[in-house]
Amino acid sequence: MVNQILKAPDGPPSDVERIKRESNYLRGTLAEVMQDRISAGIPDDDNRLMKHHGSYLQDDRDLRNERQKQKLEPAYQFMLRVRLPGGVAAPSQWLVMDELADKYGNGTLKLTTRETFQMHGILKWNMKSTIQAIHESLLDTIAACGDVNRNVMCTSNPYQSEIHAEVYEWAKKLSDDLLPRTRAYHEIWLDEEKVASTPEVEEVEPMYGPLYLPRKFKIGIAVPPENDIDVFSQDLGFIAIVEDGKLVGFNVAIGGGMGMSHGDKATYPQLGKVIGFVQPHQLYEVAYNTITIQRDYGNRSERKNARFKYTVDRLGLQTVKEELEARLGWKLDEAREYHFDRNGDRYGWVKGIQGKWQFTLFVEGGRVADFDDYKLKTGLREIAKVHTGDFRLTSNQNVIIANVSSQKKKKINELIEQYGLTDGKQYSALRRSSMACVALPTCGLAMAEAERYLPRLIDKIDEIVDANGLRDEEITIRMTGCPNGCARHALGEIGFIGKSPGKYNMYLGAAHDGSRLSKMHRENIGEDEILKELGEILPRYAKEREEGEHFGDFVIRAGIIKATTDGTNFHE
Ligand code: SRM
Ligand code: SF4
Repeated sequence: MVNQILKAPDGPPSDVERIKRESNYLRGTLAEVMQDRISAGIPDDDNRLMKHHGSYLQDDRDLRNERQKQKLEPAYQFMLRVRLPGGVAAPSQWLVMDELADKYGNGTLKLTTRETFQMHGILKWNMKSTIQAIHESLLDTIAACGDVNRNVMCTSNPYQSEIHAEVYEWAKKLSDDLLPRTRAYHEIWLDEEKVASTPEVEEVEPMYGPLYLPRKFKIGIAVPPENDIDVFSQDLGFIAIVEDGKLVGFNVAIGGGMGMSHGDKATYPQLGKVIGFVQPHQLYEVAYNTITIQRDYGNRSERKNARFKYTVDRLGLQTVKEELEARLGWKLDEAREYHFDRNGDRYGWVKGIQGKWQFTLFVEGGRVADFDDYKLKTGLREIAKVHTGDFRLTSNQNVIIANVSSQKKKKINELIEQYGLTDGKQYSALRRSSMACVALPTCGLAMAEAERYLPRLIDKIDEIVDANGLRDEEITIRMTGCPNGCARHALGEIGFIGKSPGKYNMYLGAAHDGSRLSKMHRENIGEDEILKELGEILPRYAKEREEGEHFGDFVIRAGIIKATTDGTNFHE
């Protein structure tokens, strides 16, 4: 049902729309080009489709210049992202990912900001075997990237209460039910037989249609008081409402997103806005109809303005709400009260329901690897071999060893100690509250380092932190290698966006609970100036803060950031 009054923007469809239209439901010529042995890469059109299968063609940027000099093609390799609703993986699945990273990847796993695994460095000829092994472990990579609904996140510690377990089931259901229906993935990677007849569009993709969405679409569910998933950064966020110990429903927030482009005022991070309350059984219907609004009215001409946040801003929040209610055939209830404390993780051992334990491990930059003096990957592998609960990948790039029985806790703790695995308590709370996107060398869009640099920058910031007695102060700090915002920089109390090698825009003033965006403080500065700025602001915070005042609030009260607090004014 398309509203005759509302309109999608005019303008010729972007090239990606053509690629999708001509792709026969995401098949393109992927099956053939993956078999071609002449190049380790694939053509651009197929790479656009590849995303819908959970993968990107990349090249190792550390080797780019050297290979160019030698007149070699770039060091092509694939990144592969798993669909892992709510970030939950069985120990057997952890072991498969661990093994595949060594066998076909670069020997490491990246735990992403959307609670899943990424592998890097897979060669074209190994892609099919890798995807098949992932499939055999009962995981998949369908819709992990691309113009579809992505991995559905939820607050990570489901065993703290019955509510978390219930919410995880909803996240899983949304992720499964909103999957594309095309059999392209099964045919290309899993050798499923092609069906001879050409079915009707309604049969192939009843929700998405042949063009899928104008852009990626993200859903996350938060369980207050934790806002670990940054619910206001989601295209569609749900906030669990618990009354008398029971999950009664969810507040609905629409139109959040983090990405922007340097110097382009038509692009900006945006907070999702709460439009009402729905009961649990209405969740899927709300998600479905919100997605179809974006399908019908999103911008298919200009991809930079194609996210749902721009559709909401263009049509107006009230109009989108009314359109949603018209499609649902019923009205949303008034939003209910809720309160968030933080958007970070809680580390260490915590006892949950049914006497089960969980241990949240600090994984700096989300990179699971064996470092010279820290055998993190091996330690987690040994734990996975004996663990009978599960692993929970968090939206802060950490991992929870979850659902540990009291009997197993001793053994797991021994392994934690044997491998020196850390809950991060020996580090500053600032480091524990850090996130960095992948950036160089694999990300083709990176303008500066992030994951490889932030730990070294924090070594230096820690000197200021320690000198001012701020070691236990949880200040969220986030760095991205470009303005796309993969580490949700705009919701870090201190944020950095890469501009060029060694240069960053510095942002301050986001709320500790993820409810207010940050604002630019300094443009295009290097390490010396970053440290000079923080060398002035952090001591002021130590001396002048009010009791319990978070850093993000302080910089606004102290006039360091002149921002209104409605969270709408984030601009370069
Ligand atoms: Fe992201 C593109 C990595 C979470 C906004 N993101 C990319 C690509 C695929 C680069 C590309 O298009 O060529 C990066 C791959 C790098 C690599 O080498 O692995 C990439 N994004 C990541 C991850 C791995 C960062 C991390 O270190 O954890 C995260 C994977 C999430 C997942 O498991 O699905 C990741 N990306 C995010 C988030 C955070 C979130 O979703 O909570 C955002 C901001 C939220 C949002 O979407 O608004 C985000 N990524 C983007 C954008 C900007 C989209 C936009 O609105 O303009 C791009 C660029 C694009 O899509 O064109 C992008
Ligand atoms: Fe790459 Fe930019 Fe995302 Fe970082 S923020 S992973 S540099 S796209």
